[in-house]
Amino acid sequence: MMFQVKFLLAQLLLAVSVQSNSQDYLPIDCDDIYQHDNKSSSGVYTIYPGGPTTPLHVYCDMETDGGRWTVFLRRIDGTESFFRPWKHYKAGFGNVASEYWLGLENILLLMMRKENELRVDMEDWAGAQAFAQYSSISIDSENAGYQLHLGSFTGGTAGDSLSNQKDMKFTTFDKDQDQWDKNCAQHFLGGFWYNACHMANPTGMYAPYGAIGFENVHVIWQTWKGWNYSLKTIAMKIRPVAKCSCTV
Ligand SMILES: [Ca+2]
Repeated sequence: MMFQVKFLLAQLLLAVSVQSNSQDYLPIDCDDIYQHDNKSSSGVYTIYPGGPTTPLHVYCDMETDGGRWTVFLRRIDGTESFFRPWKHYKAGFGNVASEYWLGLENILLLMMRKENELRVDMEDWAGAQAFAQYSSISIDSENAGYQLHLGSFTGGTAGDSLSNQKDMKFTTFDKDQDQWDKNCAQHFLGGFWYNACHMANPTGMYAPYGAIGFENVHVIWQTWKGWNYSLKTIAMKIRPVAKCSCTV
């Protein structure tokens, strides 16, 4: 009985100390939020990848494959335009509760802080879901064109439509850094790490199922639904790669 009382007292003290610490608690990403409280549900949270003076709102996926995902691109209903200039892709735009792009500067900060893997989740208009996962992702600074460094495709029912964008710089309709003689962003209506040009166009034009298809300009993932199918939803998300706790 005494043991139980002591145990309860210890639990109470722990709860109080966690509460009092929460004011100083500044999560870098959704992984930190989950580590702090593994009962956290998916939704909008505030993170601080750039330090205490620059809070950032973001959508956290706390469910898919164990959760802890920080979402940097989300398309769900076409309410937001993604055909935008460089300064918008740099700073970020949209509504984190629905559709948004987190911004290249924020994505850079997140990726500088930790080693991350990438997951892309998508859904078609019949409710089928698919995903693609990559072992690592990071980007360079603006001076280096926000060049994309992508690890290997590690699986997923959607297949690999992103390796084609490896080592590409970011292109918007007003800043051409792609490998094509024209401007991929201008032609395919998004902003992305275009090559010449792409097999996936997550920032492309949103179109309801059955709308007239223009090859490649829509929200496509070629290895899952081909060049003409505009997906209903797509999200790109990162989480820290688990550090090996083994000893050499
Ligand atoms: Ca070009």
